[in-house]
Amino acid sequence: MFSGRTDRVLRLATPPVLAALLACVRPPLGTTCPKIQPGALVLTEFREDQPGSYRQWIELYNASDEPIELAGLRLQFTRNDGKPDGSFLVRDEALVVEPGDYVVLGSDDPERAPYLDYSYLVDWYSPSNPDNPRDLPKGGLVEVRACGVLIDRVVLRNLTQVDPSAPPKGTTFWPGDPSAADNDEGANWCVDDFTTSTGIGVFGTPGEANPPCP
Ligand SMILES: [Ca+2]
Repeated sequence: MFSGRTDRVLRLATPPVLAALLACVRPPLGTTCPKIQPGALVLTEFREDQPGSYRQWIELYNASDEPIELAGLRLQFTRNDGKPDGSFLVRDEALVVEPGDYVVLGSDDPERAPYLDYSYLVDWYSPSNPDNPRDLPKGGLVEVRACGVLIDRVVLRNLTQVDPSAPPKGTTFWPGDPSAADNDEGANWCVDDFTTSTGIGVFGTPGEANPPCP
């Protein structure tokens, strides 16, 4: 989080002059266009903002039969009214997800939260306060793109907060076999407010197969 904050300060300063310095903080991507087939990566689980200081995350599954290098992958968000709602890029050139395995993009350094594989915070700041990380959207469209090619998409339905007066609870997850063809409608996802595989009392199964719907 500290390196991300430094990076934001540098970006605000002025891009061309500090380009070399910026490169020391956030290395440019050698791979700008990962070759990923539509449907090869599948959105499987989300943890949005909730009470407390725990992490948020987006889980993806490799449904292909080849390892997938994730550098250059973009997560893109669109509001229900069609307006852009931000995006972030995977910048770790060493991040690979094996066939049949999961990868978790989250809001903290994996060294502090071992159930996360990558921190997206370097690209994800509050629009009103650049010193703070931004929360993941609770609704709208989420798209996984590689060089403009749509790999998977889901319309989030804010299932963890059925009662607007009560705080959200749990993660939303796609039950059963991960499928980019089947998972588009978030209303068909389920809420995990009963599994605690993170070991810190947070519901959900980051990096692991999802349970059936309760
Ligand atoms: Ca999972």
